[in-house]
Amino acid sequence: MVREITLIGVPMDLGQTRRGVDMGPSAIRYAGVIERLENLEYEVKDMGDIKIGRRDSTPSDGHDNLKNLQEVEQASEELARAVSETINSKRFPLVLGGDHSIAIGTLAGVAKNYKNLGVIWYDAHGDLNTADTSPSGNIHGMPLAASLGIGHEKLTNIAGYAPKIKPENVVIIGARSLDEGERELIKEKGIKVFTMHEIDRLGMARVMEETIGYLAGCDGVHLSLDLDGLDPHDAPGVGTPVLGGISYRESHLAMEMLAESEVITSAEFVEVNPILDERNKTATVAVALMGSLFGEKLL
Ligand code: HAR
Ligand code: MN
Ligand code: MN
Ligand code: MN
Repeated sequence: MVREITLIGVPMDLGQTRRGVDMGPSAIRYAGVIERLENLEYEVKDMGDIKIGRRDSTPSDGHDNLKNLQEVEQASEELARAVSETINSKRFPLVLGGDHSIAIGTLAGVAKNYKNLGVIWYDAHGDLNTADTSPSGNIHGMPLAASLGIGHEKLTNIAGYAPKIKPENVVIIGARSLDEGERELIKEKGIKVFTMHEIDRLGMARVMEETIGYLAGCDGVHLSLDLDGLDPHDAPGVGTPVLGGISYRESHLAMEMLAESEVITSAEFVEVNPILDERNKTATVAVALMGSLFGEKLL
C-alpha cells in the first residue's frame, strides 16, 4: 500500500433530498480519521473540501428526473481533477462523502490512471439507475450506472471520457434494495453481486475471498463504501437505511481481508449523515473501518 494518503472532502448533498449529508466529511474528521491513519504510520495530507454549488440554483432545464444535475456535474469535474492529481503525485486518494453521487467524480479521476480498474461497491443499493429507471430522480442512486457509461451524457462523460469501468470488473456487496431497472441491468451486463442472501449463506470470509479472486486481473481496485451497506443498527446515520444489512464485525473482516490482499488503490466512504446519526456513531464506524482497511491489527 502507498504510505502517503490524501484526504479529499466532498460535502455533497445534492444527489438526494435529505439535508445533513454535506456534513459527513466534517463528522469523519471529527471522529479522528487523520490520527487513526497517522498512528498506522501513514503520512496524511488533508486537502480540504471540494466546492459544492447551491441546491436548486439552476432551473432543471428539462432534466426532470435528474435533480441538481448541473451542480453535481460541476462538483464531479472538480473532484475528478483532485483525485487524478493525487494519484499522479503517487498518493492514495481517500475521499470522504457526501452522498454517493460523488463516486461519479471519484471514478472519473481514478479510472483514467488504470487500464483495467476493478470496483468494489459496498452498498445496500445497486446505484445502477438512470433518469429513465430512477424512482426518485436522485443522482446518488445512479453513480455506478454512470461510471459504466449508462445514463445522461453529463454524468457519463465527466473528465471527457466514457465509460470509466467495465461491468465484468465490478463486484457489488451487501445489496438488498434493488429497483426493477437495476435488476435488469445486472442481468444484462452480468454484474457480480453478493446480495445479503449470499453473505448470510457463504459468510463474509468466503465472499471476500471470491471478490478478491474475481478482481485478480485488475491493475487497481477502487473501494466505494456506502455506510448504508451496514445494518442501520451499526450505522444509523444514513439517509436511506435498509434493515438486514452487513454487521460491524463482518465489515471489519471485509476490510481486514482487503488490507491483507493489498489490492485496494483508492477508496471513498460515503453517505455519512451526522444529523440522522446517534452521537457521531456512523462516522466513528467509518473511521474504524478505515483503520482496518489500512492495516490496523488487533494483536
Ligand atoms: N434505488 C433508489 C433510488 O435510486 C434508492 C437509492 C438510495 N441510494 C443510496 N445510494 N443511498 O446507495 O432512488
Ligand atoms: Mn442541460
Ligand atoms: Mn450508494
Ligand atoms: Mn446505499
